[in-house]
Amino acid sequence: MNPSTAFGRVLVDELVRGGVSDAVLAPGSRSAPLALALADAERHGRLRLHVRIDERAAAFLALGLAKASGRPVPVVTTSGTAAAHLHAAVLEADASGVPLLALTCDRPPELRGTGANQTIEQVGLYGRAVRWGADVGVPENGREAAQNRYWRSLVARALLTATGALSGAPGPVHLNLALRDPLLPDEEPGELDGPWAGRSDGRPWTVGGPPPSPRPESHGAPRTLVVVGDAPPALGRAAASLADACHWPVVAEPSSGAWISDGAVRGGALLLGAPGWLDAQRPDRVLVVGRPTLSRPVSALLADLDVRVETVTASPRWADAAHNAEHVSAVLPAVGGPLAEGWRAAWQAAAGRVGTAVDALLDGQSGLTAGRLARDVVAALPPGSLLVLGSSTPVRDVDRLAVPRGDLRIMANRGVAGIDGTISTAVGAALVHDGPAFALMGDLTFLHDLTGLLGGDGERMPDLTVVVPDNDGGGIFAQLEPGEERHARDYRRVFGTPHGRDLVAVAAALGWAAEVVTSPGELRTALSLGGPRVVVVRTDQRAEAELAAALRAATARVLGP
Ligand SMILES: Cc1ncc(C[n+]2csc(CCOP(=O)(O)OP(=O)(O)O)c2C)c(N)n1
Ligand SMILES: [Mg+2]
Repeated sequence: MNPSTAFGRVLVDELVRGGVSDAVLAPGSRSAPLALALADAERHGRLRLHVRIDERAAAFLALGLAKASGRPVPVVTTSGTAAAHLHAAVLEADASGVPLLALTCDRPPELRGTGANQTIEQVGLYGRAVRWGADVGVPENGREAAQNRYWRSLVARALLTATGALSGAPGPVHLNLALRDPLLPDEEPGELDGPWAGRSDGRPWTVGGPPPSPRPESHGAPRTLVVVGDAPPALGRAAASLADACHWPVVAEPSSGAWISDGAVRGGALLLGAPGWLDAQRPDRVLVVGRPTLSRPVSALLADLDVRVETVTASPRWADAAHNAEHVSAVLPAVGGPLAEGWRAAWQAAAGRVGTAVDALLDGQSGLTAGRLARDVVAALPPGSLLVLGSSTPVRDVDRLAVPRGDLRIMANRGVAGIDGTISTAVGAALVHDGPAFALMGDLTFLHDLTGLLGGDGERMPDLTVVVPDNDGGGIFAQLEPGEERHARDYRRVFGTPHGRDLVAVAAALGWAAEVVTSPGELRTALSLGGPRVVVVRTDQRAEAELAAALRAATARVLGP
């Protein structure tokens, strides 16, 4: 199947699975893959197709069908002014909360803005009148399975958004569908199987709404793992209570609010990164709360098609970057169902073994490394402290190395994970926090927001201690692909980005008490002095990359057969 044909067929198949019973089409050539897929679906009795010459009439017909049935109804157009004719019906669907799906076919990006025939700016055409709009990537050869997940997840999301399953506010959705020649099929349509298969039993890719209560299963309880990413604090805490009531293990990012759980395991990302162990302890179900953003092993688990992934986010957010969620919801499931006895204990025992190995590695290094710093800062803070974590390695080191504590307030700007504005965020949070405040951020993150150290004339600066592991640049890249030997020639210049500045002098020039510490003992003392203060620890990018590799090896060793 050529890519455009596959795209049209998968889209229509998933629309039907998601509850679409009527579709409206206005003719054109760019929309040929969808038009033919719709005609085929009609031939097989899977939906009713309505064809209208005028897109405006087509759109209002779809509006009427959707309004009277309560079901989402797609209207498909070709590119150009055809798409503009849907606007009036989209406005009406917005104001009256009707699940109308505007599917506008488009030229691929290389033809836009070039004078190509029948081409207008279609992305964002309906402005704020739609609940959600996406400019869908062009179908390509060679990425069949990944595109299948993307397209099916996309359609499921469009339907759930249009029907207000997460938000409670139904309304129109716009998918702009770029298509490249050839637009017509090379062969008769066959089954959508192999890389093009949908979920088994004709189910939709993703179902939405309140989660089903867990029900007893004949083979025992599903082994459920709770993964809590960055989340509003109340949601993270509620996830922790649910996990504790159900005896589920918890892999919680530091800023999740779920470190209070009894089941919060230390070094969850390390455990999930140990393939042999995970094969034996693979969960049947992962309940994902909030947005996990920190580790590749967690992302890999969420992309595993053999694991049932259910997400819970703050409405109306969508959090399924792996295009794998089977259920999405804005509320947590109710407590219930049988307990998978021994399941949480197995995770805790493994985490205990990994923790011992981690401590041996960290304590075996002389001086204060970045990894040790992350672990020790978390351990040293007085109860009730605020801790703000900068993006890049510091937040990841805390995630994989620190012992979770439920008595700290931990914050991180994980929304978009920038290294910008972190000092200012910490100062703002510290000003309203009742108790001592600390921040841990890399040297580039620190330099990025130096003016955040300056207060207004006569203003009090808060009790904030900013701890900076200074590895003279962006050390995270040494732990990722750019750090590989084959990129060594340009590493320092374009990734490592050394600045060579003395951060103590820089902080002092801006009026902050500042010092370098070199030992765990000096660190403890510095943390007890109170702020405003900057504490600098000199670290080394290469050593950090080597430690990260050593941690993975040690984890595999202690969890191995
Ligand atoms: C505003 C912004 N610009 C660029 C990036 C890309 N980026 C991610 S990590 C990083 C390096 C950060 O260096 P540092 O704060 O010293 O932490 P380290 O990697 O050394 O732990 C950069 C530039 C980003 N996340 N945000
Ligand atoms: Mg750095």
